This record gives sequence, C-alpha cells and structure tokens, in this order.
Amino acid sequence: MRKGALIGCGFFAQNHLHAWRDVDGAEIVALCDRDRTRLEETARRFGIERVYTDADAMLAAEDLDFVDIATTVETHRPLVELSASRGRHIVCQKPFAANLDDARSMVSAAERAGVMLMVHENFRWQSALRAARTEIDKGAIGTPFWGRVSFRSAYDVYKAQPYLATDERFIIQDLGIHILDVARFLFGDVATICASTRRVNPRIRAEDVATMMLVHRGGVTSVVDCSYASELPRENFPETLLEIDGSEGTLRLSAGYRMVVHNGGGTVDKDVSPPVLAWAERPWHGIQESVFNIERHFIECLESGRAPETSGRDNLETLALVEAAYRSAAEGSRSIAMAEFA
Ligand code: NAD
Ligand code: 89V
Repeated sequence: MRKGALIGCGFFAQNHLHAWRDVDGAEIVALCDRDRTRLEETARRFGIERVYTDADAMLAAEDLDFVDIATTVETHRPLVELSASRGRHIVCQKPFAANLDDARSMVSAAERAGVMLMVHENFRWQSALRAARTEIDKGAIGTPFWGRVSFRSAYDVYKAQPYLATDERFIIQDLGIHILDVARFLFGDVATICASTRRVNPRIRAEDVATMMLVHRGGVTSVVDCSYASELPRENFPETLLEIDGSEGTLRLSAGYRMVVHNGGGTVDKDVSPPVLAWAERPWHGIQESVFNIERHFIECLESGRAPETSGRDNLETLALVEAAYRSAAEGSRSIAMAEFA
C-alpha cells in the first residue's frame, strides 16, 4: 500500500480525497492545510487523524511514499521542491507553476531527487475525451487534419473558486490550460500559436474569453476556444466539445456526451457519458471521474516505474502554450513560434 498525504484541503481537494479512497494500492494517511478550520473539517469528513498546518513538519514526521499537492498555484513551487528534497513522489495540481522558469526548476528538483512528479492535469483523463482519442488511434477518421476543442459556458465558477475573479490571469491560465492540453493529447505538440482574449464580465479582473489557433507539428491545425461568458440555451458546463476532420471521416463530440463518428463505412452515434461515481455530483461527475482516473494512473506508474502521461516534464509543453497564448494576445494576436520557449 502506497502511503500519501494531501496538502491543501480546499474546494477541489475534496474530490481528490474521495477518489483516493477508490484507488487500489493507495491510502491518504495525513492531511495538511494552513487553515485549521478547513483542515479539521476535511479530516473529520474523511476520518483522517494525522493533521498538520505546516507541510515541512508533516514531511518530517510522516513516513510517506507520495504527496498530493492541491493548493493554488503560488505555493506549487515551494511545496514541490520541499517534497522532492524529502524524497517523496509528487502529484501537483494544475496550473503546475506560475511561470515556465519555476516549472523547469520544479522538474529539475524532482529529477535530481529521483522522485516521480506528475501534474494533476486531469481533463485529458475524462472518459469521453479518451473515447475520442481511441477512435483516432483506431484510424476511424483516417489522418486528422483539422480540429476544434471547445469549452463555452456561463457557469458561475467564481462561487466555489473566488480567486478566479480576482487573479491577474483567468481563463487561459485556469481552464484554457486544460483545453490546450487536450489539443496536445489529440493532435500532438505545437509549432505555432496565436490568440485573442477579452474580458466580457465586468465584475472580474482578467480575461474570460480566449480564442487560439494552433498549428501542430504533425500537421493538424486546431482551434481552441474557451469562454465563461457564453449564455447558451443549454448550459454545458463542464463539457469539452470536439470537432475533428480527418482524411477518411469526421468525429464530433457534442453536448450531452454524444460522439458521432462518420466515415465511408457509415455513421456511428455513441453515448460516451461518464459514469457518476458513488460520491460524485452532476454536473461535475465527468471531472470527478477524471480525478479517479489520473490518481489511479499515478499509482500504476509508481508500481511500474513508467513516467506518468502528464509528468512535470510533459506539462512544460502545455505551460509553454499558456505563456505563448498570453504573449500572442498581448502582441495583437501575433503568431508565436513555440521554439521561442525552448
Ligand atoms: P482553495 O483555495 O479552495 O484551496 C486551497 C487550500 O490550500 C486552502 O485551504 C489553503 O488554506 C491551502 N493552502 C494554501 N497554501 C498552503 C500551504 N503552503 N500549506 C498548506 N495549505 C495551504 O483552492 P481550490 O479551488 O481547491 O484549487 C486548488 C488547486 O486546484 C488550484 O491550483 C486550482 O487551479 C486547481 N483546480 C483544479 C481543478 C481540476 O479539475 N483539475 C478544478 C478546480 C481547481
Ligand atoms: O478545472 C479547473 O481548474 C476549474 C474549472 C473546471 C471550474 O475551470 O477551475
């Protein structure tokens, strides 16, 4: 049994803890939060007795295989470097780091310490998105040449995550990072990107709409579009929708988790709805299932010694896209070569 501790007992960490209870071969034995009230409430909810308000004290006192960092971004670098210096394997929430230099230092710290470092970049672990990738891998639409990865909503994300309304950066850094990672997952790494952003909601500080065009190294052109300002007749939060055209057919993942694959052999219309896990709640269930999937992947990687799909090193590519998108938007949607971030 791999013993872990969770740092940060806030909003999203509750999903981590529910999912860890379902992952074979892992157990969360200690919790840390510098907010004692949150710490104690969470400890009671999950029946975890060993609690700390200081991560260093916890790492010194506990015999742990791994730490799961579910704090907000500004604390990721110190907590990752601390955990690596104590020889613990690490899962760290997205955004992995506030900037690429920090992220590179975190990857180096883990590599020097010989510990596994995975970014909790969970969107690509949603079963509907994996079902789409399986169709591409099977060759159901031939060679993809164009794609759209789209997330448009007016869901009130600020209620549970108030920092999203006040942070200097919003939709690309918080949500676009997932959607850009899904574009990489489906179409591979990126040669150039351009972006435009805007703030529609006057009550928040940063951009809540972003449209990006990516030219992938393998030849696909994709559009990644994100909005938290789109009042639709049906609220699709938190579904990521896909349109993919290939040399032999097309794939569409539409609202309601409906996947349609069309090619010379006909049209197949499939319901790829995620399961609603026992502890999950609509509309978050697809995200909640992906938390379980990524945690299970982390433990499988620890057991096999394989690098996680969303390792710290892999995530440098996603984070570079975030930086490039902001740079492009600030420079009149200039096309940015990803080589600028090498
Ligand atoms: P939150 O503010 O609700 O919780 C963060 C908690 O961390 C707080 O309780 C805070 O007291 C604690 N904390 C901060 N620094 C600490 C430190 N040094 N030591 C101990 N405790 C510390 O935040 P949240 O909304 O739960 O978001 C946490 C992270 O999860 C963010 O990076 C966010 O982007 C990410 N998130 C991811 C998803 C997803 O689907 N992957 C969804 C929501 C949030
Ligand atoms: O995944 C996230 O980071 C969340 C949400 C899906 C609400 O944007 O902030």
